[in-house]
Amino acid sequence: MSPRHRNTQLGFGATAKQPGARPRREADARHTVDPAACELLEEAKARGIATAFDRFLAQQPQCTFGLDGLCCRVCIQGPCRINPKKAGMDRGICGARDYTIVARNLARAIAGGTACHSDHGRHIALTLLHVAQGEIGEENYRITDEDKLRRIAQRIGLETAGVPVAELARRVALAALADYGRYTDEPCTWLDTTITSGRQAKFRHCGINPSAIDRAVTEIMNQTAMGMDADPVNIIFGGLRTALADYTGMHISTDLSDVLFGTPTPIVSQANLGVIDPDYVNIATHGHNPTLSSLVVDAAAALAEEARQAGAKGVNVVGICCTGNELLMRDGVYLASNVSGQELAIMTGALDAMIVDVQCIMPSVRAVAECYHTCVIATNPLVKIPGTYHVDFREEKALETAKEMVRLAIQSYGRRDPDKIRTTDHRQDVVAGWSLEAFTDLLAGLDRDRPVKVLTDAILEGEIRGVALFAGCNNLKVAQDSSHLAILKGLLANDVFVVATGCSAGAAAKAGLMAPGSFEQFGGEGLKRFLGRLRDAAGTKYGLPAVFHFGSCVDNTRAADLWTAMARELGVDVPKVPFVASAPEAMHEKAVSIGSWVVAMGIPTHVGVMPHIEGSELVYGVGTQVAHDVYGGYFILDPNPESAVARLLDALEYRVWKLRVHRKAAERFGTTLSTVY
Ligand code: NFS
Ligand code: SF4
Repeated sequence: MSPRHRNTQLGFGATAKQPGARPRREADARHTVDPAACELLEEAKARGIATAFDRFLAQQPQCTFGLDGLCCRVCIQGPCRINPKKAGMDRGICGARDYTIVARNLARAIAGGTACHSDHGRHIALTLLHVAQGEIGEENYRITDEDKLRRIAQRIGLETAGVPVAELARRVALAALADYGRYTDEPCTWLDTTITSGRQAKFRHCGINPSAIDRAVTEIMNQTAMGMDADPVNIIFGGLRTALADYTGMHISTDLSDVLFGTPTPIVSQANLGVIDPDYVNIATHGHNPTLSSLVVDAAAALAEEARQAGAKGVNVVGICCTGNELLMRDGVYLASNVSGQELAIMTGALDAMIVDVQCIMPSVRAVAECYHTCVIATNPLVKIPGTYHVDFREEKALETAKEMVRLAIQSYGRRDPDKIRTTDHRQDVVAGWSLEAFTDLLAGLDRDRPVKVLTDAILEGEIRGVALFAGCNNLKVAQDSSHLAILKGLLANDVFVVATGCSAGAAAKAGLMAPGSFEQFGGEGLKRFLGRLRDAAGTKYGLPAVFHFGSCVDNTRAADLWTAMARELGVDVPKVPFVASAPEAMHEKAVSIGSWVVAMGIPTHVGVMPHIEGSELVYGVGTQVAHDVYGGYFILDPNPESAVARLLDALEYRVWKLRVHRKAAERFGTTLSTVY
């Protein structure tokens, strides 16, 4: 462990920046620890096809001004690359100091992530609105989970009794859309109605309640422009307001996707590139938004006969990234890979089409596809990739368009080059579909009235040590999946109950950590006892996994709902709940915005790749230390998986210890629970 990342006993408080220390990892020559990806990278080498793994190496060494967050390009007098330690170079042309530049860059990354998630949520809300108003035919979309719709309506304070379902859906959709454009100062509904009263008070007190998502993004772009805010703390507060807007948009996405496509329930499927089966017409759906991909699944089923006529056994839809997670958890669609494996799926030579919607789509998929028969189809007006097909996807003729794309895949199947087929056998069984509702049902097997108490009791009694959320991407600074898996296995062996989303869930799934019954293999004694009790009580048809798949990245809000439920059950605010988060291989701006709201919600949050904030001791200190005092959450920035495990366990232990002490004191003196964290 480098001195920079020394830990205090409390699990927080990284030491101040040591000049000259650079704990970043060297480029990991292993590239990936995924056995399927290894095989396909060999294939790439043999064929002379460049992948992101090669281009990452070609980029080395990366610019240290950029890595430190000290390069400012906010105005076109710049770029100003500053060095806080060098006289004359210690500020930008306008006089902006290290802390201003680093904080601005960070806040703008949060704005980028928020824009992605919230636009996704807006899209879903508009789809629901159009369904409710009868503008989209039943064959395309319908309200699948009326119960959830009613629960959401009640939560946000709408009258539900006697209101017909379509009208209720219309009102819920309009309430969601109001969170985008409210012009008064009340907080966003989806934020305010899903958090603890303690968090409500905290956000009000700090003045970081967003009143509207679009406004938060606009404001932070204004606040961080040339000649605007120079106070790093004020900029960070603005960044957190934006991050809470991100949370709002994500929660809207999750809630309304459940209404339209169904709330996930446990489902068994498979993961890794071996799910691409050369006997079938293979279509990968890649991106994030389930509105498109769920229709591709329907269209594939409808056109199976056409595929058979073309000589295939049928149509096999597989998923990549979060669209893959959405389809896996609702329809049991195979998950082919996470973000770093997208090019490799094409290199199997048996992928007939890749249909992409939004986000995390590397433009290079087109270049790789050029060496193969794969037809890449872009579908969103905001995502056009030169040289690919562009199909204009509209909700009102969604099924028709999806069929058109499946037919393109069937035609493409006929153009396969048998010499280039290089599929792999690596695939793992997965049990996915753990919405919070499904997980609560599982807990209810042991306590029907207070299911969440089953979890909190197991922690207080020491059977398990707490809960960890694994989230975030692959980042090629780390061998693909290596950090996810090392930290996951470390926590499981130490009896931490683990849920995962996004590409972290993909890593766990591909490595067999979500296989039915896998908790017996990876869990410590306490975790095995806990999950064994749950399995026996629920009498589930499937075995329980070691890591629970909580969905796509927007579904991190399902995990947030879990810690909120635990806080309510324990009678405390979130900063006292034994819950930690980790993004071992964070990459996207979306990961920056998620990490920021997770910290503001009160959760210790590990990030395994250094964010671009090392250029300012002040900003670094705010994220790793001051944040704890204000919000109870803080960043643990540590690229070393072993020390990350130790620090996450420390953080859990500290919370459990404090919870026990405060409970004992309250019992002894007959007082209410201390609110100190
Ligand atoms: Ni999340 Fe999901 Fe993956 Fe990262 Fe990209 S797919 S939205 S951003 S890379 S986890
Ligand atoms: Fe340079 Fe200031 Fe312009 Fe940034 S805003 S590029 S520091 S002059």
